[in-house]
Amino acid sequence: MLIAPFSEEQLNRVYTPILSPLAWDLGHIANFEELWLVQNVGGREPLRGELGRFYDAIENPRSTRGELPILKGEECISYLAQVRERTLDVLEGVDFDSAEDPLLRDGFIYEMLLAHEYQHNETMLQLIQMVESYEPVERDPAPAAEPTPAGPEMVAVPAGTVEIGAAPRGFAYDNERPRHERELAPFEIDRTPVTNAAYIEFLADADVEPPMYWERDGEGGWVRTCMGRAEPVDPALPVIHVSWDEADAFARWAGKRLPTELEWEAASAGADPERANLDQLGFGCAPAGAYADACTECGAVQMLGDAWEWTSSDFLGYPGFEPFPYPEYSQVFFGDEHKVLRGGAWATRRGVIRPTFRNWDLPQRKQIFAGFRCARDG
Ligand code: AVJ
Ligand code: FE
Repeated sequence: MLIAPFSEEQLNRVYTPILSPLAWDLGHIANFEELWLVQNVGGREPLRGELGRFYDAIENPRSTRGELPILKGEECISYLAQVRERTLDVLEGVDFDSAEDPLLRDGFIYEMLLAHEYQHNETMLQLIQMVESYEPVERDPAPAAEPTPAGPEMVAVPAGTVEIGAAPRGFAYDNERPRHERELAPFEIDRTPVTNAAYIEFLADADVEPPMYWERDGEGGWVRTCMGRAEPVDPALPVIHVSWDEADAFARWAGKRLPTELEWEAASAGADPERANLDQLGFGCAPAGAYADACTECGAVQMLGDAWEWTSSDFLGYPGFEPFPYPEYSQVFFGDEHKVLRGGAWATRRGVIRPTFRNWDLPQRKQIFAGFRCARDG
């Protein structure tokens, strides 16, 4: 559905070196499914022989993907269909309930492939935002109309021992495990994400770049141009498409700091993914303060959906981390280079997000659907 409006030329065009051509993402989704399910679980030979290596994300960095001899047009679409057909065939013969293999137990591999496809859908939307005159096939105006009852600027989370991470059973990525206890000092966290209005004040006061897609309107205001459509920046919406460096600078400017990912997870207890702007239908954020009827236990709103939230934390393995099922998903990215984001955005598929889900990116990147909220010691 997302790619229905595109021409063949657009599917293969390189819009930016930091994102793949859409056709690469499509083939990669199918190839990943073929590799893990058709070849690994089903024991079958690959459909296209050696072609698979061009869809390997580690071997082929994003900036090189425009030059690869990948499948084009009908060939690409039929590869997707053929892989899906074989996948369903292999799945028929798998007994997930009595499986001993951790790859199959609780349907792990099935969930992983779904999550992988969903995550690439979001990556493709990052690029779609840059495509002039893109018109979504379907759009849901409901999030924009959500009421925003007033509330305090910050809410308090008491000191205590919190359980961080995903429970041992059920689908989660390796980086969400093992679940473990942490001691947290008391802190306060913004009740809502930081708004465009607040960010505009910061821009007027500090020497920083505006969010991605923003330009001056010539009269001291700001316009935002996404998918070729220019609109005045709405002060009531959460700010989105800012880098970690900028979010961190804003927090210090405001006399606050970014929350750690542990603080973020503790503050998200009680969040409801069903009352959140997710799933790529709103094509934009709900106003800051929306979904207040579904606030978390500490009173924070919109922790899930709308905009990913930068945290102050480096992307590291939890104590006792074990790579599963492959180190290239998380482990190769551990270190102080990447910062953790939490909560998902309007562009995140609902099936991906849970309070323990950890996303990551480089601190200078702005193409992801990222905003933030601030915290301070309590
Ligand atoms: C979790 C979004 C950082 O896109 O690099 C997709 C997800 N991993 N295929 C990424 C992912 C392998 C990953 N992020
Ligand atoms: Fe991938």
